[in-house]
Amino acid sequence: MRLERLELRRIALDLVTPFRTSFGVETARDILLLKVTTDAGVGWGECVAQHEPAYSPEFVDGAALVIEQHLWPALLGAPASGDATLTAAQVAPTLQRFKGHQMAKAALEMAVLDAQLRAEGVSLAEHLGATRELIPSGVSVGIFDTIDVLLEQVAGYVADGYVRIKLKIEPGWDIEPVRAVRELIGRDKPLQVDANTAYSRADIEHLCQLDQFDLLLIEQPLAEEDVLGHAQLAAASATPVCLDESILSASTAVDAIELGATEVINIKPGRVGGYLEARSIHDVCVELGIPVWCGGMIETGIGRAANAALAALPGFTLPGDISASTRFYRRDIVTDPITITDGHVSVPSIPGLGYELDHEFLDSITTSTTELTG
Ligand code: NPQ
Ligand code: MG
Repeated sequence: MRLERLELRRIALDLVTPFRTSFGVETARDILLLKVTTDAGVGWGECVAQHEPAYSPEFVDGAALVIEQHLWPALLGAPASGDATLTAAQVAPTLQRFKGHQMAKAALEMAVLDAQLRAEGVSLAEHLGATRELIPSGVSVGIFDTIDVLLEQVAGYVADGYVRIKLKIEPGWDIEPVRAVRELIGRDKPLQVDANTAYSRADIEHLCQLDQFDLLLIEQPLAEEDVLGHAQLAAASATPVCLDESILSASTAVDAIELGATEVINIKPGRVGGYLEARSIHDVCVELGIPVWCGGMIETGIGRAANAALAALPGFTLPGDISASTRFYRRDIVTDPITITDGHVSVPSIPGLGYELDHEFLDSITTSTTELTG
């Protein structure tokens, strides 16, 4: 494909309810979407960076800037982009000399991949090697002021059919809320927790108290850089340790596994630089016998559809954070938003990433557009 234009579009989308984690509260999203125009048609990508660099060092203004000033020009300058041969697989190698900025790179690769697959008439699920048409759906539940409010929320999600509950935790909001939820949902309902780096090595003994609740895993309790601390926790606790923020590529995944720092991996395409790197992590985890699941970044229907395709690969043996669009948004920007039925999401099968845009709604929530040409 020959790349012709790139549109950077910012949208504002309110959340149905505030989402509080150990790193802050989100009430509305400021999202960067990319629309690439090629000689074979258009494709869209969604950048999962947040407004603030709180989950990771990336943030939405920074992502837009690095795409405009560095990534897009480099892609246009790639030998393959001048003729008919540029493919999505060449995007990551072309951008590799730029350090970091995985979320920005992932969004660009995603747009090129969407254009390529739409032109080929192939679905993302098929392209990645998905083996299932339905995937189990989990939900991520925020932090609240009281345990009563938390229990009310969890009861609602259980009634919605979610097959797995994930509770956000932080110091002061851990053992007692988890105990109360475990009592509410019973011993058999899959339950896990996510601290988003809120603890330190001094808390290892404290975190071992979670062992009594039969959790599927504890996600990223310590700092992104603290691989040794996670290995120490994994050795001390019965609850499997799962890394999220620390895993930035297939090679960091392999290292963390070999160092005993992670027993399960949360794969987020945005965090690792794209869906193709995400598939590589899946493949290496299958080889090493490490279970994986697909995380979520409060995506719109674009990223949510693509995540469902990824999560349909055979190594995704644990339910992911791919919940119904209505968990976060009153109205989505796609015409057929992700829903759950009997606790499961259907994997999109149409060509490309797997959705069609609701252009009228999309235009109504657009806050800015920038057009870059070749
Ligand atoms: C996680 N997500 O697994 C993340 C973190 C997270 C579903 O728990 C706006 C955009 C708010 C992205 C809050 C879930 C967010 C966000 C939390 C990502 O660690
Ligand atoms: Mg997480």
